[in-house]
Amino acid sequence: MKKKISIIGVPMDLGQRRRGVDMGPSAMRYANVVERLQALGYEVHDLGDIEIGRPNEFDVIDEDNLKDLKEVVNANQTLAEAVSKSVVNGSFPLVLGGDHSIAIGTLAGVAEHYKNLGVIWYDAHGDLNTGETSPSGNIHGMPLAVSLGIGHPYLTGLGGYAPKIRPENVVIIGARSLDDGEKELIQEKGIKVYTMHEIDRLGMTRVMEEAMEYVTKDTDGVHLSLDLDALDPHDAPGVGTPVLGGTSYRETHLAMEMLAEADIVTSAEFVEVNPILDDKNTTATVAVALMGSLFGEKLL
Ligand code: HAR
Ligand code: MN
Ligand code: MN
Ligand code: MN
Repeated sequence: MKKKISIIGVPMDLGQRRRGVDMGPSAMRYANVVERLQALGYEVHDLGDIEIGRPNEFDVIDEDNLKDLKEVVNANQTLAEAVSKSVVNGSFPLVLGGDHSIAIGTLAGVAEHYKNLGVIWYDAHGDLNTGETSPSGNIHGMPLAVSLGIGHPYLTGLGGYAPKIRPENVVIIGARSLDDGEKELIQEKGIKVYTMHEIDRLGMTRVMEEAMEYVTKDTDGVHLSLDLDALDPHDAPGVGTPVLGGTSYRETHLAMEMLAEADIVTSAEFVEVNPILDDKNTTATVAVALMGSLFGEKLL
């Protein structure tokens, strides 16, 4: 793993309807993300927050079942440029959300520099909806589809190229809430998914061994997109769309520790931390502890 880390905050809350997730980056800074990574020997640059435009009253038309499309596109464009710059500078981009719609910009910025980027999507959800299949119109339920080139052209065309990633380089881990349209897309594209059933059955060790082998086959980098709602709500209560029966705190640490040991991750984002819905900043604290493990913190 690289020795330089660029932290980019994205106070985005327009990809879903519950306010407060815009405070995620602040909550993770409050939980000492910078100090924690510095203590591991990294040169950490906190680049501050991406500006998010606010929708005005004349702007509320939800075109094609895509809520706040314009603002989400604009913020992701800015994010993509910041992420791309940090890759060019030889720095590891670590993006702090914000809702998961920001993965559209992160991947647009990262994938520019990789011919065949692997992606680990650690999430209770598939985030494989489009305006046509989404039950909510919330763009945070769409970023994986968008990055595969499926969805509204304003979203898929971000950064001036599409698709960002290929279905055979993606693995979803922790899924337990998939909409019908998402299930169809998974079948159609043959996307590799470890649902909670496989995690229960095989254990996290085997799941991660297989997943890591899968995303490193013929790829030149690996992006980790970690949605805190992958964890069980008992361990990470501060998320907008909690789903019972998730991965535990320790299982998720183990996953991060295995990634650190394999030294395969080239960019990462931690999203959906909502301190308003949280219990004493638990979820931001968990997120930062997981980053510690991802970047090589050891128990002994
Ligand atoms: N699948 C549902 C939708 O599209 C819920 C999406 C949920 N949320 C996230 N994404 N946090 O992982 O609306
Ligand atoms: Mn998600
Ligand atoms: Mn989710
Ligand atoms: Mn592959």
